[in-house]
Amino acid sequence: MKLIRFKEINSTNTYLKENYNSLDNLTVVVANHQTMGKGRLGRTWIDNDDLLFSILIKDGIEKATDYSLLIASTIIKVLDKYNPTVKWPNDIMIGDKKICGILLEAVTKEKIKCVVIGIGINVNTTSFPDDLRVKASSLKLISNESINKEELLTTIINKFNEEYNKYLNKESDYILNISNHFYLNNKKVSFYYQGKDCEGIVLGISNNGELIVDYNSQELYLKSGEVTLEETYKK
Ligand code: BT5
Repeated sequence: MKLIRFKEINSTNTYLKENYNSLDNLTVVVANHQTMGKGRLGRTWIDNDDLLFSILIKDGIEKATDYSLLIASTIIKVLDKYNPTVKWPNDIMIGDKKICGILLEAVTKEKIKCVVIGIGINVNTTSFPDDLRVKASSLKLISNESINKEELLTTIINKFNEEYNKYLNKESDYILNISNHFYLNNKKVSFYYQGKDCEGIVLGISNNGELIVDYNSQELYLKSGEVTLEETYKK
């Protein structure tokens, strides 16, 4: 996997979306700092000595949303010793704190040209702005150890390469792995679905990566592109 490095960039996702045409499948862009780090829905991603990178997928795109689950599964395998869980569809949690966010973007011109998977892992940050302090943490805050970002990046990229090939051969266990480390199990979620505000209890993840929710005793299968979780409560 080819690696492109920047000390500073607006956003590693934006770089790949603008340059995908001339880059190979599985190109990785990594930056020490982003000046316009993006979350979903126009939100901001802040960083401070963290791991910020994006992976370009051009080959084998059948269902773009699979890739956020595939990278989430890869990351929880690599971070196994911290007991991480996946907060469907795109956050990685340790305990009740978010330590990693994933932003999946696609470039579509009649058909999907590429998918860009952006990953922000809070590695060595030790302080967050007030509004994030209660909901975010970093590997350093959790383990009291400084982590070598370079080694972590290499381990994740190599593991993702392996997992991507298994995925293309339909041999990946990513759904099972996520199901076994599923943050939302039994939690009450509110979500906007088919024009309505709804509330339900999470039952798990389906074989296709949908969120299964008990909504008024009816099982709903929610696709990540179609539903936004608004809040998660402890049941
Ligand atoms: C995400 O969005 O969690 C996706 C974040 C993806 C970041 C990577 S970094 C490399 C690549 N290049 C980019 O420009 N982006 C990707 P979302 O679920 O919308 O969460 C965003 C929200 O999380 C913000 O509104 C804040 O409340 C919170 N947040 C911001 N920075 C955070 C951080 N470092 N750690 C934890 N939470 C954060």
